[in-house]
Amino acid sequence: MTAILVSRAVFAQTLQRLRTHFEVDANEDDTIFSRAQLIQRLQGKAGVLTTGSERIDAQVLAACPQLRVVANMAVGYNNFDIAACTAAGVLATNTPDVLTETTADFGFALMMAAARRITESEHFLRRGEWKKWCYDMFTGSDVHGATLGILGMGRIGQGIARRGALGFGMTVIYHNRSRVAPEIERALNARYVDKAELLAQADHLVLVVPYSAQSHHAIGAAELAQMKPTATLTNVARGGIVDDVALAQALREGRIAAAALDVFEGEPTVHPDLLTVPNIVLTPHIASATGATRRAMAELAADNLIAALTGGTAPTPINAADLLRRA
Ligand code: 8YV
Repeated sequence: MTAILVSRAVFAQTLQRLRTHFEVDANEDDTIFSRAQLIQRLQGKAGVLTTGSERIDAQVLAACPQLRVVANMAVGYNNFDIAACTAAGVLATNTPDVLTETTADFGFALMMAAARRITESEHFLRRGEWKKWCYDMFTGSDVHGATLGILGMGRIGQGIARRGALGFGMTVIYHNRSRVAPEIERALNARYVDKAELLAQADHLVLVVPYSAQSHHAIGAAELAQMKPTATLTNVARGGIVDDVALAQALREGRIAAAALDVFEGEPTVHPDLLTVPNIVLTPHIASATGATRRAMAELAADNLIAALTGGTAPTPINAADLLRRA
């Protein structure tokens, strides 16, 4: 029987289903494997179900010559070196679409929490500091009717834009590697702008761009300086897109009003500067975390492994076309 590794804990039903097709080595203790442990557990395995915490690169692939499929339970796949996968003849897959609306909900919620100072005021209340009402207590900025800026207009970016335009009467501007189709722009009432205009005009800037060498620190001190002092910044994409130290300093100095982060450079470690800034909402990478969506992600990752290793076609491949070209 073909052997696979499930590198982190997942739903029992997903494991059960995988066990009807494969000999499954499951990491039920949910240990975070070191690179050496991962390589060791991958010996003799044709497939692996990964999450964002396992890095699959040329070194791992060279040490695991039997590996044929790497199935990420995430839409983002910056933990995979795709060129190395293709060079090794390994199919990489991800889990797009099933998490789009859930993640867009969360991005919008974080943006609203930053704009209306929800967690900051809750901390104040829990500390027992609420002694009287005051006319300017925790005044924030409006979301309805404001200008929503989106950096990265993929599926999740469009979901957030739709919520803003159709639900909250926001003016939507966006910047992306390429413009989206005119009919999508019309439906979202979204206007393409360059990055400088996005930074200068957005009342609420939301980052939904994939992580790459090009997007590393796309928002640093220089970019924060171009934003309105009343603006908020929300990141539901990947840690490393924002320079966390520069953000903490900008928040402390009131160069922007507030921020909300679900992702951090070096997570689960969070830069200590962020932890002591009051005007920031911090969540532990949970934008896709609803029960239904996490189940759908696990099932889609399993679908990909089952199809690819039993002679079928993986539903959501990343490098299938590159592999074909290489063949
Ligand atoms: C995952 C994510 O939960 O899909 C993504 O890209 O960031 C999250 O939905 C996380 O990456 C764990 O795999």
